Amino acid sequence: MKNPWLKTIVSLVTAAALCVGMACLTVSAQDTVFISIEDKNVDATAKNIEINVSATNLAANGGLFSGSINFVVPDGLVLIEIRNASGVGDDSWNDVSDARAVFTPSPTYNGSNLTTLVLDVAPGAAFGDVFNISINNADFASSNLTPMPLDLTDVGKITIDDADVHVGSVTTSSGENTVDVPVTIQGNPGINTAVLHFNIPAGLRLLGFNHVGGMRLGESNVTGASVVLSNESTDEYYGTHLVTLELEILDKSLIGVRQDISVNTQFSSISDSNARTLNVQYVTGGVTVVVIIMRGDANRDGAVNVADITYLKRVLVRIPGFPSNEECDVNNDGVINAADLTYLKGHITGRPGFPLNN
Ligand SMILES: [Ca+2]
Ligand SMILES: [Ca+2]
Repeated sequence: MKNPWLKTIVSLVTAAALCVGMACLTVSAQDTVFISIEDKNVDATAKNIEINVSATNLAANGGLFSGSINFVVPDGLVLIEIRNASGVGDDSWNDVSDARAVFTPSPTYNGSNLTTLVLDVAPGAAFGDVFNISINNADFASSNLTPMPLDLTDVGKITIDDADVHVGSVTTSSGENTVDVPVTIQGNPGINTAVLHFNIPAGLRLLGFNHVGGMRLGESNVTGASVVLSNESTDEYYGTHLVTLELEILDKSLIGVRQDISVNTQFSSISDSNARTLNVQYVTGGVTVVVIIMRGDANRDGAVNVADITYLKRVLVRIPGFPSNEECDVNNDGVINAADLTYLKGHITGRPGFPLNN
């Protein structure tokens, strides 16, 4: 047997026979590989949507040595990246413009994750739109270059149906008595009516709902924390700001702890101009009161002026009824003494070198 290639082929055939005799699946198995594409629900402004593509039965076919998948990406989606899973090839072989993933692993790959398609929703997508991602060609081979039987019938569906309503997370100073909390919608596919019920915590009291452009304030119940919003002029509202809650801070002792304001989903709904109820996720926000020290505001009236000099003098000579406080440490050195009075005078008279809260 002088031909080395013939010798190799004979060896391979012998090995294959042994392998079959030992119930090895490397040569004999021809299990169909199902390639599946993930489905996702997204909103109309979604960017960087990651769709996973996976496979079954690669191990039973001896592992993936090389291959490719050509995807069909519809006009409503923009393919911006193809990112292969670890072990199935260098991303530089992928071709985004042709929507082709290329797998060049070494050694063979036995997992199920293949690649991730990264997509944007194109402008103009609307609630209810469904975009199908399919496969028009694929070719998988194992290490002996045997083609694998493939099932390419799975279709990935990107459905435009989610919007998020966010109650703002607002931080306010302990010196404030009221606070405005905006309620916004992200990924708005176009809405016509919104009915919103809020859960207001005990430390806050709802004073009212404020009008914002785009949505008209309809029937509201301040005590029950509910409001109906309807579209102002055109068929549907595509903006992001729904309404603002004006709240009184009743309990300022909850320093640093967010008082959660959530939407009562049982009684809330958002619909489009065809009276279809949108799938909406509600995100809880709230109000966090923080202590803000305004150094020099010794009498804590919100302003720094000559009245604070008077107050600080009385603190320094310990006149009853004029307690010291953090604001009296005007130069922020940790002690309250005559140097603070000098510093405060320097600041109020506008001399350079006496900034507050340094
Ligand atoms: Ca003051
Ligand atoms: Ca000081």
